[in-house]
Amino acid sequence: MYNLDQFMAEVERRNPGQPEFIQASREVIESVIDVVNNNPKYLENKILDRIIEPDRVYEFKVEWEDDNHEIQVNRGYRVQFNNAIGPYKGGLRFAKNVTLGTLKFLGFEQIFKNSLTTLPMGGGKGGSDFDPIGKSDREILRFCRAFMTELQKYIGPDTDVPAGDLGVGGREIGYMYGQWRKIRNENTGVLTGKGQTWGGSLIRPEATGFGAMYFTNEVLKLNGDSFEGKRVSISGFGNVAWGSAMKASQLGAKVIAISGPDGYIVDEDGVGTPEKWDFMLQLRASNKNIVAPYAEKFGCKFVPGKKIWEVPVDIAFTCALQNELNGEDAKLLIKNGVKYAIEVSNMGCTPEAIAEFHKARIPFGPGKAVNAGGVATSGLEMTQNAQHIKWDAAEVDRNLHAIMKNIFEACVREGKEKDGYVNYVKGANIAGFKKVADAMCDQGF
Ligand code: 2IT
Repeated sequence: MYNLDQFMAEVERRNPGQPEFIQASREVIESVIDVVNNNPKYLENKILDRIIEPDRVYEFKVEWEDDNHEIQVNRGYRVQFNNAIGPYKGGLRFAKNVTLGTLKFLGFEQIFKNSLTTLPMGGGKGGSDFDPIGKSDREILRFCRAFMTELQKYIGPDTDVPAGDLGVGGREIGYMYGQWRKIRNENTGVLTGKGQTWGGSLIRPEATGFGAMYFTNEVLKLNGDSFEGKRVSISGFGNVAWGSAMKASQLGAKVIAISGPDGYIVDEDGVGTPEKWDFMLQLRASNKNIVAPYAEKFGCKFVPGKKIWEVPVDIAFTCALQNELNGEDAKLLIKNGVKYAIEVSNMGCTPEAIAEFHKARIPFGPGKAVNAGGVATSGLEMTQNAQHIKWDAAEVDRNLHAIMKNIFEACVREGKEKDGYVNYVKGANIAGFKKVADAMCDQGF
C-alpha cells in the first residue's frame, strides 16, 4: 500500500531543488493514490515508483554566436519521461528561467495529458535557458541550429517528437526543422507545429486555444449555461491566448482583458476582431514581451504592474505561465463573482487557488485536460505526416472537437462527486493515469 505523505517525502528527497516537479507530482499522486491502493495489479507492479521517474534525461551544451560575434553558452535539455503508450511527445520551452525541474514538471504533466487525448503518445518535454526576449532573428536562427545539432541525437519520428511551447513558435520550429533536414537528410515529421508548406497541420497554431474553448463549452453546457454574453479575461497574449480569444469571441463571449508581464489591458469592446487578434500575434513576434502597445493601438485602458485577476469576470482563463493564479487571486475572483475558472496554461493555478475554487464549488478545468487540444493536434499532424497527406481545416477541427469532448467526458466519468460537482482535476488525473499504468503493467518492467 502506498502512503501519500511517505511517498511524497521520498519524491522530495530524490528531487531536491525542483519545487514545480514536486507540486505537479503531488497533485497527480493525490488524485490516483486510492485507485492504485485498490488495484493489486498496480501495487504488484510498483506503478507509482516507476511512473514518477523519467525514463531518461538528456542535458547538453548549446554554443552559438550572437550578433556581436561573441560566443554564448546555454544549457539544453530533453526529458523523455514515459513512452508506454507511444513515442515521447511534448514541447520545447525557451525561457531564461527554465531549469531541469521546470521541464520535469512539464514532462510529467504531459504523460497524462497525452494519454487523455486518446492518441498513442508518450510524455516528454525539453527546452533551454536561452532567453529569446530582445534577440534578433539571426540570433534565434543560430541558437535554434545549435540546439538541434545536439537534440537530433536523441529524437526521431517514432522515438520522440518535440514541438513548441513558451518561446518556441512557428519560426523556431522552422529553424530547428531546417537543421534536422540538413543533418539527417530526412524529411520526416520529427517536430510538430511545422509550417503549412512543409508538413504542418492546419489548425495546429489555433488548436490549444480552440480546444480549451471546446472543453469549456462542454463545462458550460453541463451547467445549463453557454458562452453567450459572458465577460471573460484571458491572461497572456501568446499563441494560446490568441487562439482562446478568437474561439471565445466566435462562441459569443466578450474578451474584456488580456495581459503581459508588464500589466493588463481592459478592452470593453472586446478583443473580438481579426485586426485585434492579428495584433496579438504581432506583439508576440516583436520579442518584447509587453502588452501595453495594445492599449495604445486600440485606445483602451492599460493597468501597469497589476495582475489581470482583479478584473471582475464570469470566466477567468489562465493562458500564460505556471502558478500565475494563486490563492489570493482565486479569492478575489470568487468575491467578484467569477462563475468558472479555466486553467489553460500548464499548472497555471497554485494548489491553494484550486482548493479555493473547489471549496466555492466553482467548476475548475485543469490545464492537462483543457489545453490537451494542442498536443492532440500535434498527434494529428504526426498522423498526416506518416500517411504523407494533408487534411483540410474542417477535418482537423472535427477531430479536435471530438477529442476535447472525449476528454471532458472522461473527466466527468472519473471525477464526479456525490453532490454532482465535478472535480475535473481528479477526473483528468485518474483517466490519464489508468491508461498509462495499464500499458506499463501489460509490458512488464
Ligand atoms: O504543453 C503542451 O502540451 C505543448 N506545449 C504542446 C506539445 C506538443 O507536442 O504539441
